[in-house]
Formats: sequence, structure tokens, C-alpha cells
Amino acid sequence: YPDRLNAATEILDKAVATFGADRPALRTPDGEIWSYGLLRTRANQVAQVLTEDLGLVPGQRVLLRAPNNPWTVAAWLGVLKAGGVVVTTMAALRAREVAPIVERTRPSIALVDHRFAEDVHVVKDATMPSMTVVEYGGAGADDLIERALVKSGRFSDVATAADDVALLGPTSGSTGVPKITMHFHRDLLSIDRTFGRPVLGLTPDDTVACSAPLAFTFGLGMLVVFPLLAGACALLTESVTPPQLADIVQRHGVTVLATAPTAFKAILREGREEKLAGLRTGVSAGEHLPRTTWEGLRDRLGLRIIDGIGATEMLHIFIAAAGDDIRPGATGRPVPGYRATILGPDGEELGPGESGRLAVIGPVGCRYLDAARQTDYVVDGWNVTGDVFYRDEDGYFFYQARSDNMIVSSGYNIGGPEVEAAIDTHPDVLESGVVGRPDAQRGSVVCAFVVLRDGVVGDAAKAKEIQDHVKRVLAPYKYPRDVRFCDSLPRNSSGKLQRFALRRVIDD
Ligand code: 3SK
Repeated sequence: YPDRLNAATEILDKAVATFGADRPALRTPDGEIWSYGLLRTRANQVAQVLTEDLGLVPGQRVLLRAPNNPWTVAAWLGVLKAGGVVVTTMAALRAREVAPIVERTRPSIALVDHRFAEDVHVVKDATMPSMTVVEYGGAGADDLIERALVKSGRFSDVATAADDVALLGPTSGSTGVPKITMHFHRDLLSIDRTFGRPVLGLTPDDTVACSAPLAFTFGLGMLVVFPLLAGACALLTESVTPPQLADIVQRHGVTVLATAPTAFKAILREGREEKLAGLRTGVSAGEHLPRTTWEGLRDRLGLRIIDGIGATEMLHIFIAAAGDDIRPGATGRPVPGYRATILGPDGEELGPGESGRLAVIGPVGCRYLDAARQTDYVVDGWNVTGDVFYRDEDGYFFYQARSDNMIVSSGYNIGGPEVEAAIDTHPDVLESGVVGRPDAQRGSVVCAFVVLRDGVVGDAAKAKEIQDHVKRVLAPYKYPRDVRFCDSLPRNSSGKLQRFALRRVIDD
């Protein structure tokens, strides 16, 4: 890459020049269409608001909190154009989860969909009074959209360095304290060279839908980076259920669907797979894709889903299986530019058939904002993921389990200790232990073992009360779907919770 490079210029302005301003870039299920030219104008207008009205200077951070819609994409690209650094937060997070992200990243400005603004105002008042919060999609002269629409739409993108930070992406730590990953402008282009072009191979005829939020780098790649670089169109949906997703695919001529295995499984289970008949391919990531789901889609539709594993630390997918290069049960092989290995307990490389921690190396690697955390993930140049895999003689990698206390449910990473901390704030709870329970549809579900205070009855009503409590204090997708009451929790002699013993109870 050249020394000076702005990812938004490369992704958007070059696409306008290559594919034409009139080509559709973004669509929504309710019929809104933004051409490449319109998206460039809107992103330029956001960059103008940021620099002319809000005084953003290159290198400052801008928090984005919004569901997937065209203005969110314009905001994303506008921040990069202005030389700012995007800090992403999922709209589902509550104030308690947004606060540590704001404390660590210290954004100067927050651009927030008006429906999700309350938590950001709470965090601003409590921890970051200097942060300017600008809402959008509501009404009023201060609304980002109102401010943007009066701008000329002409903006000269800041000539950022290829290795200037473009994105600060939080990843859920198991205790609820997020780790903040940093990615450069060039990294946003690199994922297209390693996965977008060689594995996914979008063309201008493709329309891509993806259920992941843009705040999750899987969604960012699938809905912004890959389609725009290929001249394709992204169909943006706010939160949708799997049946709604299948309807959208059929109604809007979607050719590529990217989602978590849970959605593919649910579509098959509910017999709605014929709605996916127009798909050219699909992408499954976020959790392990069971072989039966892959085979079900192949047998019933002739659809060969691309399975992949990525990480926020690595920005996107680094191991995938696509086309005919598929070994049943395997996640796949490293995508072009990446190498992968399996590490034993002392960091030694293990041979075929031996299970250990998956480690990868390639053009994009982990860089935590907090340098002290770097050695948690990067060891001897290898990025050591939290997943246990083994590989076969031919270099195909097979998923086994998570190596930490993260529960992967419907593609969401949920920290067991974080859910325990939330449950323990319920006035009737003495203590709790949270583990993943295998689940045919969601991969895993959050299962909570709860010890109640003396005299409190553990019945279905109390379980529901605890579930609602967790939904109030954490992003609702983290709530325990399975609540079991017990008299005590298994602990070792130093008092440490023995989660393996709880998992054993589930297995029995
Ligand atoms: O979870 C994954 O597999 C993933 C895929 C792409 C980008 C980011 C992530 C975490």
C-alpha cells in the first residue's frame, strides 16, 4: 500500500469512479435506494459536519451507535474521510456496557441513532462530559441528518497514513471489561485481498444481505468493505429474525446472505429454505457451522455455504472453506495470506490430530489499544485465538471448543463472568455460576446456576424475574435462557468457581 491512504477514498470514491455514480450501493427492505454517488455525497456531508461544525481534527475518535441503515454507513465513511477514528458500539449494549468503551477510547464526538441515545447521554454525564453527542434520525435542527443536508457534499478526504488507526473495535471480554482492538486504514482494504476477492468473489451483479451489525467487523466487511469494493449492492436490515431474513432474501433478490449458523439452521428447521433459492452463496461465521446444516442447504438447494472463522482482533475471516475445497466437518484452511497452526500448553506447535489453541498470522494482526494486553493474544508473532482446534494431515482445521469462559450463542460472544456479575446484582441472589449449555439451534445458550438468599423460593416466576433483570442491565442477548436454582456452587479449596463441574451437571 502507498504511505498515504484513506480507506474511505479507496472504498467509496474509487468505486464511484470505477462503477459509476448511478449504480445502487445501498438498499433497505422498505425500498430506500442510495446510489454510489448519493452515498459519496452523504459521507462527504457527514465529514463536513464533523470538521466544519464540530471541529473534529484528524486522529480524534468518533463513537458510532446505530443499527444498520444508510445513514450509519455514511457516518462510518464520513468519519474516515475526515481523518477520524471510528469507535463502534452495538446498539443493543446498555449504559453499563458502553461506559467502559467510552472510558477506554475517550471519543470527542458520538454520532448516535436517536433511538439509542439515552444510554450514551447517561455515560457522557457520568464519565465523559466533554464528548459532544449528536443524534440522528429524530427531528430538530441539531439532528446530524438536518445538519448534513445543508452541506455542499464536496469534501477533500484527509490524506491519512496507511497505518493510521481507522477503527477501534471493542471485543467482549469474559468479565464484561471490553478489550479494544485497533485497525489501520490499510487493514480495511487488506481483508478484501485475503477474503473478499479470493474467497467471496462478489461482482457488481450481487446484492448482499447480512444480519450482523456494522459494529461487528463481520458485518462491516460483508455490508460495506466487500460490496463497495466490488461495485455490488448491500441490503441493510435493522434487527431481523431468521424467517424475516429468508423473506427479505426472496423479496429483494439477494444473491449472497451472510449470517450466523443459527439463522441458517432456523431457516432449514422451519422449512423456509426455498426462499433462499436465489442465493449464489452464503457466508456463515461467528460460531461453528454444523456439518448437518451445511449439508442440508447443499442437498435441498444446491447451495454451498462458505464457512469461516474470524475474530475482531484479526478484523475478519482468516480460515474458510469455499467452493469445492471443502472437507466435511472442517472449518476450512487459512485464506490467502494467512498461516495457521495449533499450539500446545507451552506454546509448542502441535502436529496433525492434536488439539490445542488455534494461532494465526497474516497481513492483519491483533493490536490492542491497551498495549499491556498485547501479550494475552500475540505470542511469538502468532495471534493466539480463544478457540481449540485440531488440523488434519492436509491442513484442514477442525473446531473443538472455546478455550476460555466465553459462550458463543447465535454468533454472539457472551462472557460467563459478566452475566454472573449482572445476576448477582439481583437483590434475591446470593451468588451464581454461568456456563454454556450445548443447544441444537443456537450452538450454546447461557445457563445460570443461581443460589438464592435464605427464604426466597426458586420457581419459574423467580427465574423469569432474574432473566428480565439481566436484560435490563446488559444487552438483552446475554440473558440466561436456562436458569437453574441450587443450594451452593462447586468451588475449589481457594474458593474459585469450578465451571467444569457445572458443565458436567448439564451433560448428565
Ligand atoms: O466470529 C467470527 O468468526 C468473525 C468473523 C469475521 C469477523 C469477525 C469475527 C469475530
